[in-house]
This record gives sequence, structure tokens and C-alpha cells, in this order.
Amino acid sequence: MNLELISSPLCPYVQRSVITLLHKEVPFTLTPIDLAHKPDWFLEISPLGKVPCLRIDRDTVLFESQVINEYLDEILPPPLHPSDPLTRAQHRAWIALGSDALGDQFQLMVAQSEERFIAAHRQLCDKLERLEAAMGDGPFFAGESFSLVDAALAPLFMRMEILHSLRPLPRWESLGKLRLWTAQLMELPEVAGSVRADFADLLRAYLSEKGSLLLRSM
Ligand SMILES: N[C@@H](CCC(=O)N[C@@H](CS)C(=O)NCC(=O)O)C(=O)O
Repeated sequence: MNLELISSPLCPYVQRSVITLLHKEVPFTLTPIDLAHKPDWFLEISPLGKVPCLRIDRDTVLFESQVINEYLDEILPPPLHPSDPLTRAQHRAWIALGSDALGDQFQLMVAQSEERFIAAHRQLCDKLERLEAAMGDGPFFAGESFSLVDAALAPLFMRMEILHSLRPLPRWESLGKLRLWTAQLMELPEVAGSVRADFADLLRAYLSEKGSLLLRSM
């Protein structure tokens, strides 16, 4: 099977699928596109005009990171999703919270005023605190085994650590379980290898271009 992931180097949703592909140890190619100038061929195959898209055998396209991850999980055993329907539903729910938190994180990164920054920070940290309360003893969300929740949340946590290094985020710093979970995730080759080696510099350059408050002295 030929698997091609249409991507963008800073996109956390793309990264979720890259982590799953790397974890499953399946060959795939990455095709980065410029989201500011989306190519016509991409607009033709992407119903929402968003990355990631997974092109399968050149002619079938899936979109939405979680749909892509669940498809990969179903065709490439062993499964990362739990077999019990209720536990699986709970995992999907926390992944959905992670998707919402990525939206808050984006707002935090591009906030142009302290007021917007504080609002995005509050929304993000409220969600992260709920997640912290739901977290077991680790090292991963479901205990000893890596799951699709880990694949979906690792991009959020990777960015939290980078943002925290630029401007201290005390509420993030106080989330002991999430930060331990983050440390475990960052050790995994599928997570460390899911972004370019210069990812932190790339993110910083993006923040600078956006005039992010994270790069301004308080
Ligand atoms: N819900 C989507 C979100 C994907 C998404 O928002 N991708 C962004 C880049 S991080 C994108 O392609 N944006 C282009 C646009 O909105 O024009 C998923 O999980 O795949």
C-alpha cells in the first residue's frame, strides 16, 4: 500500500498522524505544501482545504487527523484504541478535548493583546487541568501502553514546553502529571521524529512573524 501524507511542518494535526504512522512502522511519504499558497491539486483532493490528508494508493483520500489515525489503527495491528466500547469512547472524548485545546493554543500563540493572551491561556489551562484530573499514574494516558490519545496529545504538549520556555506559563508548570506524561512522550522516537529537527526554531520564527506576545518581554 502506498501512503502519502499531505502535510505542513508546523501543523499539530499533521503531527498526530505522523506519530501514528511512525509508531506503526509503516512506510509513508510526506508531501509538504505551503498553506498560504495551496496548490490546485491539493484544493481538488482536500474537501476542507486543510492538512493532513492521507492519500492511499494515489487515488483515495482521507481527511481529518483523527479519522486518519483511526483508519491506520484499524488496518495496522496491534490496535492502539481500546477494545472496550466505553473506554474507546472515553479515549475519543479526550482526543476531542485535545483538538479544542490545540485551537486555544493557537490563539495563545497569535494573541496580539494581553487581554486575548490571558483569555486564550485561561481556556487552554482550564482544559489541561481537567485532563490532569483524569490522568492515571502514567507513564501514558492509559497506563503502560501507548494509545491514540498519546498520539493526539503529544503535539499539544510539545508546543506547551516550547511556549513555556519562551514565556513562563505557571499554570502549565504546575500540572505535574501532564508534564511527566510529556517527558515520557518526548522520549519516544515516533514523537521526537515526528517534526523537523529545527522545529523549535521554525515555531519561534512563526511566532515572531505573527508578533506573538510570547516573544515580547512582559
Ligand atoms: N480538524 C482538522 C484540523 C486540521 C487543521 O486545522 N489544519 C490546518 C493547519 S494546522 C490547516 O490546514 N489550515 C488551513 C486552512 O484552514 O486554510 C484535523 O484534525 O485534521
